Amino acid sequence: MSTFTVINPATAEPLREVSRASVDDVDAAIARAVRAQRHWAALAPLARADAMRAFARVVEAHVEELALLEVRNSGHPISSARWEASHVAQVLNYYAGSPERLIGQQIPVAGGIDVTFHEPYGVVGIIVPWNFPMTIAAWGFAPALAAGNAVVLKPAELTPLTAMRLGELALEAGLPEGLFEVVTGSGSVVGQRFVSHHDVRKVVFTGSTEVGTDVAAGCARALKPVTLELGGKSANIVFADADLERAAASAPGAVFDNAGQDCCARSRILVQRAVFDRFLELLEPAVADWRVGDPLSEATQMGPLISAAHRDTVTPFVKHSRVAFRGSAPNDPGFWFAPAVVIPDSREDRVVRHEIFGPVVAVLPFEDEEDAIALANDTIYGLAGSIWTENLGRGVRVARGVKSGVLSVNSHSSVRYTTPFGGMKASGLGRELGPDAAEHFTETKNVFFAT
Ligand code: TAP
Repeated sequence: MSTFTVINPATAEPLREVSRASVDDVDAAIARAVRAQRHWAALAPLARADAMRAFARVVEAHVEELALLEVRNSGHPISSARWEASHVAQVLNYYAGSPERLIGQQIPVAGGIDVTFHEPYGVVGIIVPWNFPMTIAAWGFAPALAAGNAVVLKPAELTPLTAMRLGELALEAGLPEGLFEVVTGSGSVVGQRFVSHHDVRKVVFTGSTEVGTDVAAGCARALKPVTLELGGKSANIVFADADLERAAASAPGAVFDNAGQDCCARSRILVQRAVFDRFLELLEPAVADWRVGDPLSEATQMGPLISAAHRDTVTPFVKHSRVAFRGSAPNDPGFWFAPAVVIPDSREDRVVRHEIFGPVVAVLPFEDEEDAIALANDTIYGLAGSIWTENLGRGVRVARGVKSGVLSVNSHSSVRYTTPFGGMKASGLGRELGPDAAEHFTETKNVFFAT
């Protein structure tokens, strides 16, 4: 059997050999999922809910183990990794409430009774990137299972370890064999097979806009629905009337969290011209204080980039830009990169337009409200964004004017499992999380009973 090597990005050392699935292996996993799904969907809603709560309890009992695994595989700081593992359990618990709430309609019609049912798709394929391996997987598999589907999950080759462990924990928790299949291997084999295989009836893809576009085209050819969570170039808009100290103190976390490898990274800071210089003065010490280093240390705020190849794609954005100041990074083996704040020469610079997916932020001035909205929207993406102002009306107007799926005023919060999450424009199609997510994993069936 073919294998690939998983690397610890903080040390550049190999961690483990993992098997690389062939098309036959993927087909076998899908066949097991098909068999398991029939029984799962036939269970009483409360029985499905109980099984999901049992899975959540087992994940909760393994938070520390999962977090340490993520630290080693993804380089996430231990405090973030613990949050991520706990989040998986919370998402499972939240959607454990769904099986009993997938309520259809009774519609008044002539000559009988008309009823709608929320039917599961069957098998759902979930393709996950390397930046948040556990949480993004859970956003797909928890509501999918709740709605009565089986799941085949493909983690990224760079970061398969926590997904593999979650697969084992699902069995330990008593989920039927085959219901939650984790298939490791490349996107071009495993991911593509999810797209083309007739028995995978829905695909959830999170990753780059480029690959997501291909996946969507394949799903269109196979006539199956797809949810896409793609790239971003989100704006952090700071008005002159904002609490500048708070805005500047929080700005590094909004873009350098997970070393900027975050689809919601506020990688463009737009500052009203009247306070541009003052904001930079406040930002500099905040960036200097941003703690980059050993992900196992409780104090660390940022670990390494995911790979040497990825560091090679991030480096030119700093090399070819006017750098205002930088934070620090260890000079050790591992894929370290010091955070950088750059002042672009124009709104057309590559550093302003491209999703860098690293700890690099461009700071640009704007004139007034209208200009701020126009500049924030001057991107193909539309995922997230922040607005800093003490004027409530302005906060509302700008939040309504910016074409992004997830915005926050006087905060950088993007993700709560209780609220919908997803992007506009090239940032995606469909929404995850929130009260309706389980319904998105069902098809409406209409049945008419003649009386
Ligand atoms: P991609 O290269 O697009 O990979 C994402 C996943 O797709 C991986 O599991 C990959 O597998 C697989 N894949 C690759 N080629 C495929 C193909 N032809 N068919 C099917 N699957 C394929 O993205 P990435 O570099 O891992 O992640 C970074 C990107 O994800 C960024 O653009 C980021 O903004 C985006 N992202 C978006 C969100 C949301 S919620 N909007 C969240 C996180 C990340 P292998 O890599 O194993 O081959």
